[in-house]
Amino acid sequence: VEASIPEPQRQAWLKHQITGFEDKDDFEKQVVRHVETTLARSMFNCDETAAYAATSLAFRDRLVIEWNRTQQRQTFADSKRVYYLSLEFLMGRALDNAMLNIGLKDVAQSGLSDLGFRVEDIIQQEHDAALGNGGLGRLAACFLDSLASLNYPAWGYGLRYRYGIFKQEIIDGYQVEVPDYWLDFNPWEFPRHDVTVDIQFYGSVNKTTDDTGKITAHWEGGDTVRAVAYDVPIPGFATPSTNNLRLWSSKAASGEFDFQKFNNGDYESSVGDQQRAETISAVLYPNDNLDRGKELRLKQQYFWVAASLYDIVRRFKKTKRAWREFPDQVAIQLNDTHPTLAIVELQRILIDLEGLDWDDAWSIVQKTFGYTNHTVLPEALEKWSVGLFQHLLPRHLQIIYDINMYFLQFVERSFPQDRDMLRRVSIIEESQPKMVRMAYLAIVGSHKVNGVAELHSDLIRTTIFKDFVAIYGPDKFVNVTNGITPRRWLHQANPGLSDLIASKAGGSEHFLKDLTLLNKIELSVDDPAFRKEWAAIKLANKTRLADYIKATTGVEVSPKALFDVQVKRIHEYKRQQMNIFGVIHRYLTLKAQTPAERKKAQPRVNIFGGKAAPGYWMAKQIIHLINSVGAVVNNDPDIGDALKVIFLEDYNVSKAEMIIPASDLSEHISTAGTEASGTSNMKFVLNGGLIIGTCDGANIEITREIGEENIFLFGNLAEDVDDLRHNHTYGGDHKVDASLQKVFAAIESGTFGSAQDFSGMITAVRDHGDFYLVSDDFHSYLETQDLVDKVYADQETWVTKCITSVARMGFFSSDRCINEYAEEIWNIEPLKPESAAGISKGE
Ligand code: GLG
Repeated sequence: VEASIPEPQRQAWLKHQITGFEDKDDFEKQVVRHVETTLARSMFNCDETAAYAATSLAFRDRLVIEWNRTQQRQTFADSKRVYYLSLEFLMGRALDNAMLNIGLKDVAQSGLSDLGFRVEDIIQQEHDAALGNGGLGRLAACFLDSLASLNYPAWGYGLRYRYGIFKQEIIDGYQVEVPDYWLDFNPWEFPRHDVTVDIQFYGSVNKTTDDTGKITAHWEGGDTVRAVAYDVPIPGFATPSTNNLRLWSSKAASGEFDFQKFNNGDYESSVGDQQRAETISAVLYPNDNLDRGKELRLKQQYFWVAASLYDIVRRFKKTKRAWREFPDQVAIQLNDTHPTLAIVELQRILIDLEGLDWDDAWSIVQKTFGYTNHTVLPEALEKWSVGLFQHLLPRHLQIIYDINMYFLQFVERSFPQDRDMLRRVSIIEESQPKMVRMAYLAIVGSHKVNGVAELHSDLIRTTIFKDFVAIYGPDKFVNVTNGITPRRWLHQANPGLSDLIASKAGGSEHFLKDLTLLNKIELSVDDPAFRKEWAAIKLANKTRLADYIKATTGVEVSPKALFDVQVKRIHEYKRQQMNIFGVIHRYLTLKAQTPAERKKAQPRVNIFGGKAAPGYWMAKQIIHLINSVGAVVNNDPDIGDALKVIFLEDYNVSKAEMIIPASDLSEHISTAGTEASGTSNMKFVLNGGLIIGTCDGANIEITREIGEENIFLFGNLAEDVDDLRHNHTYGGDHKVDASLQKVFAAIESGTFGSAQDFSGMITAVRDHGDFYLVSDDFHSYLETQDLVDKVYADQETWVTKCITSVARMGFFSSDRCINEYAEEIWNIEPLKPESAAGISKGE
């Protein structure tokens, strides 16, 4: 590769090695230069928006230099790369992250202060990159941070949605969705108008036979849409490695518009073609853990997968290696089933376009892919109708049929005569209409399938994918417990705590790269000075949130109260309804008390946040009830500071960074067996808050790590859920707990506004089988909340629990998680900058 660089360019590259700013003076010069030239504004009227833009551009310059070097290094080293395919990357803000990962935030801070700005205000100017719904999308973002920080040669591939997840407004207690147009000014992306791929849809398949009798399929006709690459640099922490996130944007393949139509006077329809093409990458589907089966969504999936694979294959072909070496050079991870078509597309490229035999091709495909499952909820498991496939991707449907045929033949050899097994595991579900089961296709086309926490991985092995374990053996199914990046979720979100920990754990560059060093702080658990600082940091974080609550909702809350937080997507399985029923119970209890008794109660602020999918009626009802309860409780003079109920509008990544460090207690209370992992549970504990939770997802491993004396667990176990549900329906005596009855009575008597508005939530529990076991767990939930009050009253004990828990959270770094993927699934090694330094200097 090196030899192919023309000599004059090589010389210029060596002679003019450009560098970014290094010190404050340099930084200021760069900012002023960007304001005056790039932004074409005068430094005399530089507002915070312009200061944000120029600061970002100054940091971007530095990033881009390292990014180019990293790409060169990877090309020269020619080692295996991993490609992370995800329909969602919930990145949040980039500037603060870039400053901290590069390690020059202090320089920016004093430079900006010289120019008359506060760095915190400048950071706040940035719009979140909100290209995801919840945990799955944020996990992808944490993984990118770890991949770069650990120097893995890795790319992310996704879609460049013009509209990210909608913005949530609360109007009269109801959620209202507002479009999130975030691309007005985005200094963090580079359009690559020269990196395009034309993607085909619809059309038909013709088969030809050559002299040797070999049949080749040709996918012809149909529509073409152009994919344009937009690249986003991903900085590693305390390493020059800077990886690439490539997002595809759609546009019409024929340029501006169809000139033929234009010349025929059909201007409108030529513009229409353009708009139809752009629609593909226009908007993120706002559903979390729900598959709606819309044609446009399948189009998004194929568009993104086909463009990404074209790119990956093009990069591989440059190395001139034999096809069988493809899996030694390329690992592709499927984030959920959304990119499963990549399996079919690679098989198509290999057999239709590259002329490989089916078996050779298929063996390459299986070695290349790994599939991560994120949920066992049936409504989230993707299925597409055969008819839709036939129409949109006719050649892919044929290949899926062939994959299925060979797979079923293979199954039949091990399970002769087991017709029911064949029916159960078939990639094609024999329903009306017939459906393609994407998870099954993903399993069959991958060499490893992983769940995201131990319980979840056990559940997929014993329930939804049980037959596949019997077919392939247990080794194909592995667990990789999720993790979070401590750079964003401690260092960036909670600088006070991060510094305090760093002072005991060998400095930030060390413990933020090896989170197990957190255990060093356990030695200081009894050190009064350390404890005092610890408590002061928590109080400062709570005060900051209290100020924000006052500014956004008008409600005054005391930072001394216990902050009890549940922030996540609103979903019945996550049971925000149980939380708010518990809050109502607390309110009724307080109301029944004398003023003297009330004075003794532990003051609480119950904070909620989260979006409901626009079409999820029950979730919207839950939001409405929370807001209605808040309106009553917060204005009840009997109650005062004893209880406040807050709904924070538009929960997103940047708000999480403020809310999480301010929590005393956070709620992770899903029905056992429904939350695959959860990742905010990890963030809350890492930031010195305790958890009330069920034995579900990663709560179980958090308990194992921090000790059961440091977590408030309650509720039924996953193994008992089926029987309990069965009892609700067929037991005939489904009894609702007496305290829950009182809560229902209060709602139904109109205490929180029109009872009718909330009848769905009540009947779901009382009359419709209580699928999420709210009534079964309610009693133990209330008892455990009482225990929380008691423990909190003893602040010394509480602080000890918090410090001990943080000390034991090292396991939950996404670095640990990524290293496990690298070793067990990808078979890939880091590429350290030092080892390749000679090459990048051109020596
Ligand atoms: C899923 C699950 C979460 C999980 C996350 C990341 O619901 O439990 O933590 O992925 O694996 N759809 C999701 O957010």
